[in-house]
Amino acid sequence: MKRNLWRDFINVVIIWAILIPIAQTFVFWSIDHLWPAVGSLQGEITKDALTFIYHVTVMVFILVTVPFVYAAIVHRVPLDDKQSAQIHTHAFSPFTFVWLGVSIMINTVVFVYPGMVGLEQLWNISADAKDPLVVDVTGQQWQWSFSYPKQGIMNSPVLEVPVDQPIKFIVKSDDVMHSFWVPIWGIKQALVPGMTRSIVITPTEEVTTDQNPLARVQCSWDCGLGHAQMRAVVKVVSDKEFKAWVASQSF
Ligand SMILES: [Cu+2]
Repeated sequence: MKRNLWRDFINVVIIWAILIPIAQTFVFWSIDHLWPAVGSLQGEITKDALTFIYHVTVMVFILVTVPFVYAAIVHRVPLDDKQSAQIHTHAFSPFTFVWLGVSIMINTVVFVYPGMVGLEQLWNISADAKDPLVVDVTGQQWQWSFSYPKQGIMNSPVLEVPVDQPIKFIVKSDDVMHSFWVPIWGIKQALVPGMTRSIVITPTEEVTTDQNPLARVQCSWDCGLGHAQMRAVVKVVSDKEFKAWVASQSF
């Protein structure tokens, strides 16, 4: 019995060695061709994290499914076998320990990177942002409004911001939970009723909702009937255009 299991184990390792590089090639291809563009500094960090987790997840998927499928095919009970299948309760210890070791290693690695490393990168950008542009974001069922206290702009339905500058969004909800999300920026912040929370985002690409629908504010917390329509137009413009817009807004 033991000898058979070793043979099976070697077969499984061979199938892993064939499938994992093929799958990882697909992962690289799909990140290059299928993933949306990222338009913020913070989004680059979340994209790096997702890229890493994507690679690990696909690898784990293959590590888990290959032994299952292999066992189901190679050790299936013939249809005409009137005896019930034997139940093997022997632990195959080398395999078990390798499995446990790999699991612990993957979890530890992901906890450190991208977990702790990514969070620290995000916090450092926020901490380094001296004197950011402040935008007050208010969400209510089911619309957004944006105020720029320093610029004297109140309740704009459009979110217009300058490119390549850190922007501090101070988010508040007037009713239930919402979530401030501009998909192209790759990061979001939940609005909790009764709490004032903030997020620093540095857009890196001049883009408008007309040019790319991912450049829009979209509520991403299921907040009731109008949730899907809870959107707002976004315009990321040059510093010059932003100043002209501010001048046109404040009379
Ligand atoms: Cu919502």
